[in-house]
Amino acid sequence: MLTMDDIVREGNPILRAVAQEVVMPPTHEEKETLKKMREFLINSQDDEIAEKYKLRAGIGLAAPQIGISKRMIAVYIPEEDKIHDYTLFNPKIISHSVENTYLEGGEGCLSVDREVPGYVPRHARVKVKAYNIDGKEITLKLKGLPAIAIQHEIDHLDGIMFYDHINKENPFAIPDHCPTN
Ligand code: UDB
Ligand code: ZN
Repeated sequence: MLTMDDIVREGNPILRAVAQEVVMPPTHEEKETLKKMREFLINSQDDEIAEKYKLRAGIGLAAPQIGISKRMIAVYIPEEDKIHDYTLFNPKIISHSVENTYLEGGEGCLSVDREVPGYVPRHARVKVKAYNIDGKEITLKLKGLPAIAIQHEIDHLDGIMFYDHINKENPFAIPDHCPTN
C-alpha cells in the first residue's frame, strides 16, 4: 500500500513538471497505479488505518505526487447522499462557470508540510472530460468541494501548486467573481 513515505514533497521538481498524457487504452500497470492512489485516499479516511500508518486524510491525489509524471488523478469524497469516487486518465476542464469560489479555511496539500494562509480562487462549477479506469471517455459536471478538489488535482498535472493562486498583496482578499462580492 501507499503511505506518506511515497508522497513526493514540495521542492521535488516533479511537482513543477507538466505531466505526460496517458496513451489510451491505459496499460495494466497504469490502471493498477490509479487503483493504488484511490486505495490510499480510502485508507487515509479510515481512522484506524490512518492512525496506524500516520496518513493525512486525503480527498484527492495526482500521480506526480507519487513520483509518476503522468496525467492520472484520484478523487474520493464521501458526501451525505453520494460518494464522489473518480479515478481518471487525462482529465481536462472543457468548460467552467464565470462564478468563482474558495475554501474558507484555505487549501493544503499532501505534498506540502506547512500551512500556507490565504484564499485559493477556484471555478465554482466545472465540466471535465476524462477517461475512466476502463479507458472509456466520460464527462463530469461538478460543484462544491468535488469541483475544487478536481481543479487542485488537475493543477498538479500542470506543475501548479495551490499557493500559486493566492493573492500576494492580500492573501485573504475575496477573489473576483465570488457571490459575496
Ligand atoms: C487534501 N484534505 O486531501 F473542505 F471534509 C487535503 C489535505 C491536504 C488537508 C489532506 C482536505 O482538504 N480535506 C477536506 C477539505 C474540506 C472538507 C473536508 C475535508 N488535499 C489533496 C491534495 O493535496 N491533493 O493533491 C488538498 C485539498 C485542497 C483542496 C481540495 C484538495
Ligand atoms: Zn495537492
